[in-house]
Amino acid sequence: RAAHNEEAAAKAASDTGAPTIFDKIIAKEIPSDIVYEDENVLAFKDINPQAPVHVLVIPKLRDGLTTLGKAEPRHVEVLGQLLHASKIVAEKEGIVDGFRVVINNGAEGCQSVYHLHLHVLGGRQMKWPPG
Ligand code: D5M
Repeated sequence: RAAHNEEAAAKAASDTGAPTIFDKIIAKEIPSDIVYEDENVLAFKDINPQAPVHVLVIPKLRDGLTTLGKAEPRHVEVLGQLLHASKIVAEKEGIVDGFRVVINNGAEGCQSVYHLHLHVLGGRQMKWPPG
């Protein structure tokens, strides 16, 4: 189904499998504000924060995970590592009263960077449902 909503159109990205800006962040070729890092996962502040705390958690090895929709059984371990790292990020950032973890998937999900990433959002009251 074609993405025809304004949000998706404004972001104008698609899943081509091309390298993304996150490769440069992982390689530290461009700066980022790193919150947490281990062998498998990197977490850094979102450049366009939607909440007082807004951190992206990504796998260092994309391994085909342009989107969550491309997940295969071989990815189960790293998917768990990403969720666990999200909890560590929330703790480190002190968002003790609650937080939200979001994955935007594909055009209608408003995904703009095709390297799987979890958004960790907090520091304000979240609304439900999200837009
Ligand atoms: O989220 C992609 C997110 O990536 C979006 O919230 C902006 C963020 N972004 C893009 N470039 C950078 C850099 N260079 N540093 C930090 N954050 C960045 P999506 O779910 O794909 O819309």
